[in-house]
Amino acid sequence: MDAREMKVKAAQVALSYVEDGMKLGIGTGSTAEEFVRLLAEKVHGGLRIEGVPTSERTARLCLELGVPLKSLDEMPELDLTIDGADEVDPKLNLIKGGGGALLREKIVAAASSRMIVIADESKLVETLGAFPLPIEINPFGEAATIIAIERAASKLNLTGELKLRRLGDGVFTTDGGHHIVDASFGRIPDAEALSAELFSIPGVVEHGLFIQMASIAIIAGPAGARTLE
Ligand code: ABF
Repeated sequence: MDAREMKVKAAQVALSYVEDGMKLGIGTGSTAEEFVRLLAEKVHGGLRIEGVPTSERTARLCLELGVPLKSLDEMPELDLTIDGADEVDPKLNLIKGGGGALLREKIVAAASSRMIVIADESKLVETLGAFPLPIEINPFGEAATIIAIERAASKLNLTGELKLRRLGDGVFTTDGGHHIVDASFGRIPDAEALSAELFSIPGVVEHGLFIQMASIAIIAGPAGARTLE
């Protein structure tokens, strides 16, 4: 199985959790997009679901493929969110935000009774942090916010490069109009403590640590998919 086939496999298993009439949160990224493609086939076969997309990119794909969408304001309570991740640890804590959609992803997941994360096995880690942690910040005063993030992290003995994410010649801007700092702290032994430190900084809008939000992870490898709960 190549990388794409593993993503499709994880998405197929996730689809078996989707029931007729469900209100779904629909994730972002290449793995979530495989899920959207499979979901669209089921919808054309008669499955009735309504989805809330976690990004403009996902919304465009759903519209293109005929997956019915509503806004989170129209449908504020969801049954299930299915989304990808950049890292998954054995307790199902996640790093997300490599795709830049972490704020909407977290709002949608928090509005859902359950979250299932789908990933290939390269995303499974013992301890979060090899993947740089995306931190979404307000563009106002971002230099001050970056200094505050450095100071907050150093209280937990976390140091490393903080890079403002760029896109082409400009700064990457999220669907919410914010910027992202990618923080290469390395191993994050206490994700809860880092989360609390980051939220104490006014310019921090959200961060990519998803702590105890996923209830199931479907991890696909060359031999097939396994489910972690
Ligand atoms: C979203 O897409 C993210 O939160 C994560 O950053 C990324 C994973 O993308 P992929 O499935 O393409 O690896 O789920």
